[in-house]
Amino acid sequence: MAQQTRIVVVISGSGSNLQAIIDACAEGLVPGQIVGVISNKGEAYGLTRAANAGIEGITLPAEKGESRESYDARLAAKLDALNADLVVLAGFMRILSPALVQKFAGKMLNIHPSLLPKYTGLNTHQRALDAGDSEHGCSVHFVTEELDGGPVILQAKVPVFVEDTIEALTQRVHTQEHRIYPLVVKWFCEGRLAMNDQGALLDGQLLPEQGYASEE
Ligand code: NHR
Ligand code: GAR
Repeated sequence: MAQQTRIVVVISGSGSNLQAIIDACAEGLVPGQIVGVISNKGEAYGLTRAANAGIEGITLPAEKGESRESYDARLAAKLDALNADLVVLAGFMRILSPALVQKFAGKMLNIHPSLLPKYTGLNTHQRALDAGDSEHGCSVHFVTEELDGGPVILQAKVPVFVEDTIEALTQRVHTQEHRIYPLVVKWFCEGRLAMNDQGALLDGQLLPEQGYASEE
């Protein structure tokens, strides 16, 4: 059997995307294993999910007044110690410095809760509602120095209803996140995904600028 991809998931919170990837690995859908979960927040529920799945959990809080570079060097050391082949950001709430992003270029993924390039940054669901958008969604992309600006691999769209609430819309997007993130991780572990200076490639083919649109 081919070597299993060593996946490290980096979180700050509830870890529902982590759970979706844990489940996909457990079902044998992904030729990879999650070898560690790193959280910058000690109280993150995702650490409990890791423990429940028998996965090593590491709490790595930033120290008071610590520089981004210093924190990221400590994070890189943990990723190296775990021998990570793939770094999966799943609700990680810290911006990463260029040095760390470059070190894992083409091996670091993020899921962002918007149809990129729309709504980079935070509070995306509220911004989509406030703008009166009729559709919203989520995007999986390679992480580059440009915040939420790396090449998009896969997106899923959801409708926005006229009387939508932020809770309902957030939940609708989450459901799609839990479908598309494990799928992209699977592609990566199968050796089908790459990034070059043109963008993201699946099976050697350049993906469209906004990634592939996932169909139900
Ligand atoms: N780092 C780089 N270099 N590039 C990306 O594309 C990144 C990244 C780090 C995280 C996730 C991202 C998201 O999907 C992500 C993508 C945090 C912030 C943020 O403003 C923005 C985007 C994302 C994650 N963080 C604040 C900071 O100063 C802290 C906010 C807080 O703690 O509440 O780090 O949305
Ligand atoms: C997800 O919706 C993810 O798209 C978003 O945070 C949530 C984490 O949920 N990511 C960001 O906003 C990154 N800034 P989870 O912890 O349950 O997977």
